[in-house]
Amino acid sequence: MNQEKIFKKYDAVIVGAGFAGIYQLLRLKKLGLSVVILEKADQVGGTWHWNRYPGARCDIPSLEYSYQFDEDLQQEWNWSEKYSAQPEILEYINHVADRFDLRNDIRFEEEVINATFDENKSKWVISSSKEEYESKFCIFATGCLSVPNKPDFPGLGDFKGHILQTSTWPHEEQDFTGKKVAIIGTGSSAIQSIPLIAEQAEELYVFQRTPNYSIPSNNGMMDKEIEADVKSRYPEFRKENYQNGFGIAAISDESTIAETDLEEVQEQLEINWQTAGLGFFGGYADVALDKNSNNVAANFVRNKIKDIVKDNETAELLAPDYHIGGKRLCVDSGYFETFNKDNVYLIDLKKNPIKQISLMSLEADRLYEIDTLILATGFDAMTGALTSIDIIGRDNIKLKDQWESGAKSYLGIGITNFPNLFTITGPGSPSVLSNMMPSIEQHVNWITDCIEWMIENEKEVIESSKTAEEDWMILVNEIADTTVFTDTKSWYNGSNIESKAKSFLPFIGVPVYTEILEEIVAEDYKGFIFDKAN
Ligand code: N01
Repeated sequence: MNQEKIFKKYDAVIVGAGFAGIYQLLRLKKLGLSVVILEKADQVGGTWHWNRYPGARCDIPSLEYSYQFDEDLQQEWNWSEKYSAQPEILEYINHVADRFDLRNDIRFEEEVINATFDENKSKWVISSSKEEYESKFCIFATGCLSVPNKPDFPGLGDFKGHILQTSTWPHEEQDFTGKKVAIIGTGSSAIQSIPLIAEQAEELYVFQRTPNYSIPSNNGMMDKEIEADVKSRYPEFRKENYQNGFGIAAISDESTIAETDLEEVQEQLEINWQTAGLGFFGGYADVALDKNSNNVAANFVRNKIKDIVKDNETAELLAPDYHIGGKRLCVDSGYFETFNKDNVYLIDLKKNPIKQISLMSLEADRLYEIDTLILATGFDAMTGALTSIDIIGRDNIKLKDQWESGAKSYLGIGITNFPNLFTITGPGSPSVLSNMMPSIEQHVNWITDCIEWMIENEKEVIESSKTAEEDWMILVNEIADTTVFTDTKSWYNGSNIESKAKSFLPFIGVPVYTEILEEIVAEDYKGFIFDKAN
């Protein structure tokens, strides 16, 4: 008997219940659409659910790393620290889910496996680990840093000790007391966790392939005066996010190193080092643009590392030799100081790559007997969450194949051949080179307004044109080429994963991007093609 498949039918299916997904759910519900979120985890939170390693914390000031869509919400919520720790951020997103009654529209522990555009019906058919769905719109709120990178180190599978990965850290507290611990990787996750692990471990071996620039967070309890000031002018404060190149109000500065007296520059860099965190990079407008100016700021940090770290050889190894900001800048609490501890060792993987991992050991320059191995090896960034799902568009085209030689998207929102599919903070948008919270809200607002416009104007299908998409990616790269971001190997350009296409994906410049988004709306969604449903 020819049995019809039973689908759960919605106007929109959203994938992912992080900050992006739950705000998108709220907006589309308010528009009167039937909506559901499919979420792999057993709770909301996205990246803040998975990344629970010791020291996990946001390096954007709490007052800026929060939703702005509801004035009461932003007035009521009080952050306890200048930079919020992961548990508090998770508490906040849970609070938002409850306050806006969103949980009933989220299906937890349902991983999306496949999403196929049915051209006959102009509908998406989405298969999760549990159900099949049919939906007009499919919105990916899957995050930029959500698929862990687990390199295939020789013998990794043979290791019989305890293996941890920062991006999938267990819920239970991990006690490293008396343990010999190895950590591979020295990006943000390692830089945040190493000082805390070193406090407990008997020995901590840090395996570094590339050193990173890191600025002290000087975190502390929330300054009540600053909080009161910001709360008294929150809408105006939030607007500043969109006026800053990186979407962070706290780091606006127009002056340049090139045009400032060098002594004055050194004094200002010292102030920025002590107070600005990530703002150290944006503290002078030309650090991202001018190689010489960048070198002044980079040298300042290199010298700081050499001042802090007592052992000269270790200090040399920890001092990066590429442009500051070329890899995502880190913000730490006592990272470099940790290398002055007697139980902490730095091993240079560039000189001595990992040869073999065995039952209870790791071999590089020598054999290290270890109990615990921590992978802080990052993510298949920006595209991994999309290419790891079987997304099939028009003419049976797989997104994974379409992006084989590099991801392309129009505005980081729409993809040619994938009608009625939207990505929130997708490749080609400021996303990871901006404050994610205002960028997420910007995209959710834009997508919701677009869907509302389609309803009002009786448009059924939207798809970005191939020309618009190609021109957009040319612009993304032209802008990137005027900066210092493109000549460093980083996850911004796929270089952290050997098999991945190398292309620079974030759009640099929040104000320009914001202007373009507005222009496109004013011109009836220029660059998108609208069609009737079949
Ligand atoms: O990952 P990473 P992360 N052999 O990719 C090394 C955000 N975040 O999880 O540089 C040996 O930065 C790799 O070496 P290399 C933030 O945007 C935010 O730390 O490729 N080593 C690198 O050292 C951040 O940038 C916060 O040579 C290998 C490390 O592993 C992003 O997430 C906190 C290797 C990976 O570093 C990613 O950070 C934490 C191999 N085969 C994270 N493969 C906040 O504060 C990789 N490595 C908000």
